[in-house]
Parts: sequence; structure tokens; C-alpha cells
Amino acid sequence: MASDRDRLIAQYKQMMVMRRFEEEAARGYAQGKIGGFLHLYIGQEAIAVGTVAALDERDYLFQTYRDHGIALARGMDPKAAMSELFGKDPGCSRGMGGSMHFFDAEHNFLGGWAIVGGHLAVAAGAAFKSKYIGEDRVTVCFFGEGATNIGGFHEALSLAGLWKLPILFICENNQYAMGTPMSRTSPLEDLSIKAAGYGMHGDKFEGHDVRVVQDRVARAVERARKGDGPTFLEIETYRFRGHSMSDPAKYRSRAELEQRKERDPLLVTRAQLADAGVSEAELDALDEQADNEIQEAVAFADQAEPAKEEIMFGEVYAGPEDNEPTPTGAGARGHANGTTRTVDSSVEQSVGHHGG
Ligand SMILES: Cc1ncc(C[n+]2csc(CCOP(=O)(O)OP(=O)(O)O)c2C)c(N)n1
Ligand SMILES: [Mg+2]
Repeated sequence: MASDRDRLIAQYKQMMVMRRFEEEAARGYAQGKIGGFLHLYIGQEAIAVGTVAALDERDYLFQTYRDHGIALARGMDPKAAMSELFGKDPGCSRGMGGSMHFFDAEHNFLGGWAIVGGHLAVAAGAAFKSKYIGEDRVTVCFFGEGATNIGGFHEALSLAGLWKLPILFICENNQYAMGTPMSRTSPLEDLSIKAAGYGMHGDKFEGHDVRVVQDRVARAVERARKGDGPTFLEIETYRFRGHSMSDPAKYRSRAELEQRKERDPLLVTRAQLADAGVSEAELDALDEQADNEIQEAVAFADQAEPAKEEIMFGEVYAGPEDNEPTPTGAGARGHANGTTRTVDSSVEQSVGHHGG
């Protein structure tokens, strides 16, 4: 079994891979290699890494659109992840989903979901399945604090509490929902007390120390595995970038950001490793390895085949003609007449500029 020190070294490296991945993603976005939206997880990495460390491989995970970090923590190849962002065929969703719709069935990561709160009931359904067929599998569902005001939150937690489902609802409270601070949307400061309203366990802690995250999540996982029901965890965190790439984050002060960056999970872990006797040189070497891995992923995604149109019309777009044969691929579903859909311009106007 790996020593605590070795485990922390591996976790530091994982977080550095995520950080470099997203820094390169931001660059790719600016270069026009990525279409659609891009929400970065920078600053929140310890939550994904600590949670995955507390789980077994068979356990299910659901995340919002801020999903690159958890996918990488779960074991997705950065090449598949970067290819997905670049709209390339070797992407985890074959270039059809992009940033918000990562998916990796092999690692039991069941998505990247773009509708705020929309995946909570789906995750509860997965947990219900596990309980119903008697399989030993825990589900973890992440979401932001903004989702706690959505109807789907109430429905999912009510059922999970009632049926004692093996699920953890993990609220990554990064203080803002797009540009809105929580003080303007929630009557509560401590969201974790909501757990009581659903007859489930609650917990609340800060998410910048990966060891704390792993320890506290592990306790909730153990309860769920024993049949002691779900837990609602509020983990306090902060995103260092804007909500998405189109957000200059003018609603918060530079001083606030700088103060939060003092608790950067990478710096915190680096200091812990230095205390444990890991040298600067060893730490720098880990940084370099992470950097090389990501540079390879970018080079791979750059030269990869683009996403295939025939899959797009078979698998992504659906319509009344669904059951008719498509001219573009054997067995694929799609528009038999080869027509394409037009986007409702009012929808485009409302979300297109500022981003969802
Ligand atoms: C149902 C729904 N309403 C609005 C949006 C637009 N939207 C996208 S992200 C977001 C903010 C969510 O904030 P939070 O839940 O705190 O998650 P964070 O982005 O901070 O991780 C909103 C309003 C959406 N995607 N879905
Ligand atoms: Mg938030």
C-alpha cells in the first residue's frame, strides 16, 4: 500500500495535470480551437482529487459543465479530453459533446451536464438502480451552490432521503453562480443544514486541502455503502477564473481573488509535501512531467481527425424522422431528407453572448 507521502505526491501531480490541462484549454479557446462554452475548474482541483481517492472504481460520478477536472481525476486520458474540447473524433464523446459533455463509461464517469440541477435526479436514479438490484456501488453527484435553488435539487434529495439511496450530493460552493454571489440568492449561509430537511446526513468543510476532502468524503461513502443513506456535503471553494471564458469576473475585487489564491490547493499541497521532506527539485520534476503530458495531449488533439458528420446526424440530433433510414450512414438515425435544423434566434440571443 502506498504511504501517505506517496499518495500525496500522486495527488499533487494529478492536480497539476488538471491545472496545466485547463491553462492549455484556455489558450486553445483564445486561439479559436474550441467552440461553445468553456468553464474552468482552476482553484477547485482538490475536491475532485480527494473525492475520487475516497471512492472505488465501480462507483458512479456525475458533474456539471465544469467537468474537466473530475474526468481527469477519474482516469480519463488527457488526449481524449483535449480532443473532445477541440471537436475531434478521438474525444471522449467523439467530439460531439465538447467541454460541457464529457463522458467516460469505462471509468464510471456519467457526465458532464449543462442544465443547472438537471442531473441531480438522474444521479438519484443511478443510485436507486444500485439499491434496487443490490449492487455495491455508491453514486457521487457534484453541483454548484446555484443548483441548490433549483426544483430538481428538492426532488432528488427528497427521494434519496426517503429511500436511503447510496448517494453523496456534493455542493461545490465556489461563492458565485455566474456573477451572482450566494448572499443574493440564498437565505442561508450554511447550506449543509438543508440536509436535515431531507432526513439525511450533512457535512460542511473547506475544499483546499486534498487530505481533508478525502477523509470527509470517505466517511460519507462508508455510510452510504453500509446502507445508512445519503449525505449532503457542502464543500467551500473558489474558482480563480471567471464563470466561463466570456466572463471577466468584474463582480469581485482583485483583493478577494488574491486572498483566495493564498489557499490555492496546489500551493497548499506543495507546502505539505515540503514539510514531509519532498525537495523543491522533486516537486519541480512533477510539474514538468505534468506539463509534458499536457503538451503531448495538445499535440495529439491538434493533429487528430475532426469529429465525423455522419455520427452527428445519427447520434446527436433527433427529430420526428428518427426512425427512418438516414442517407449518411448504415444503421445511423437522423434526418432522412438531409435537412438541418435552425436555431431559434431568440434562444441564441439570450444565451449566445454571455454564455450559459
Ligand atoms: C436551468 C438552468 N438555468 C440557467 C442556466 C445558466 N447557467 C449556467 S451555469 C449557471 C450558474 C450556476 O452556478 P453554480 O450552480 O453555483 O455552479 P458554478 O458555475 O459556480 O460551478 C447558470 C445560471 C443553466 N445552464 N441551466
Ligand atoms: Mg457556484
